[in-house]
Amino acid sequence: MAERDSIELLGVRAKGYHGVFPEERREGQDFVVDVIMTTDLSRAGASDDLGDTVSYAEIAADVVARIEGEPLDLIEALGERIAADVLHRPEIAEVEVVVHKPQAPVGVPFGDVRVRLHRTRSSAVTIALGSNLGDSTGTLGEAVEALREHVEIAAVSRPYVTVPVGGPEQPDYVNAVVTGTTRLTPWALLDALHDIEAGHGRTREVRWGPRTLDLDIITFGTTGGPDEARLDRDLLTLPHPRAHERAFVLVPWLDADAEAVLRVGDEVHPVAAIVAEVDSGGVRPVGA
Ligand code: A4P
Ligand code: MG
Repeated sequence: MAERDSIELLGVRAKGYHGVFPEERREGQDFVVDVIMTTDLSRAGASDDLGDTVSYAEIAADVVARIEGEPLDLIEALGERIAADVLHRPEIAEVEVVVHKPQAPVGVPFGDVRVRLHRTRSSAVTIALGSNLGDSTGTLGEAVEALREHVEIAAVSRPYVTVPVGGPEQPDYVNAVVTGTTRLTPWALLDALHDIEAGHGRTREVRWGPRTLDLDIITFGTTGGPDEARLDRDLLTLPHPRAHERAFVLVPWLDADAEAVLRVGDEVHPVAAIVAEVDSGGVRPVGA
C-alpha cells in the first residue's frame, strides 16, 4: 500500500557540540541520525523521475547541517528540529527520527543511547470550490462537509455568483473558498478532492467547461514560510498558477480570511492588494 511506503536513511554521522556538560560543548562528539520517512513512492516508481520523490541526499545534508549547527542541550531538541526540517517537504506524510549519541557521558560502559521521535505533518491549506451545473450552492455546501474528513476547516467564505472566465459559453458559477489545515500531503489531498468531485458527478470533457464541482488547491503550507509547497508538476502546480488573476478565487478567499497572502512569482502579496488590481465586477455574494 502506497501510504505505507517509506524512504529510510540510516546512520548519518557528523560531529556536533550538543550536550549539557562544558566538555561536550568544547570537544564535541559524534552524533548518528536515522530518518524514516513515510511517503507515497508510486509516482516516482512509475515515472523514474527524481522530481517525483524526495532526494535522500538533500535530507542527509539537512541532517548534517543540524548536527553541526547551533549547539543544543538535548538530543530530543536536535531530533525535533530534524523532524521539522523533513516535514517541510510536501512529499513527506510522517517521519521517525532517531538520534544516537554513542559517546555520551553516561559514566558507565554502554552500547548506545538514542531518542526516537515520531511526527506527522499538519499544513495550512486554501481550497477553491466552483460549480455551474445543478444546484451549485447546495453542491458547494455538501463539498465543504465532505472536505471535513480531510481538512480541519478554519473558515468558509460566503458563496459568490461569478461570471464564467474562459471556456465555452456556460452558466454563471457559484464559487467559494475554504481555509484550514490538513494532515495529508498535497498529492493525497488532490486525490481526496478528485474523489469528492467524482462523488458529485464531475466529468472532465472540456477544459474550463461547465462542471458540477471543481475543487482546486490554491496554496499548501504557509506562504513565505519554510513549509510552503512550491510545485510545478502537471498533476499539481502550487500555488495555483491562475489564482492571482481570478476574482472568483480572490474575492471569496478574502471573505474567508481578510489577512490572506498569495505568492505571485518571487513575491508574496496580501490578497486584499491583488484583488484591488483585478476586475471583480462579475463577482457578488449569492442573494446580493
Ligand atoms: N492540477 C494542477 N494543479 C492543481 C491545483 N493546484 N489544484 C491538475 C487542483 N488541480 C490541479 O484540472 C485539470 C488538472 O489540473 C487536474 O487533473 C489536476 O491534476 P481539472 O479540474 O480536471 O480541469 P479544469 O478545472 O477544467 O482545468 P483547470 O486548468 O484546473 O481550470 P481552472 O483553472 O480550475 O478553471 N469561471 C468562474 N467564474 N468560476 C470558476 O470556478 N473555473 C474554471 C476552471 C474556468 N472558469 C471559471 C471557473
Ligand atoms: Mg480544477
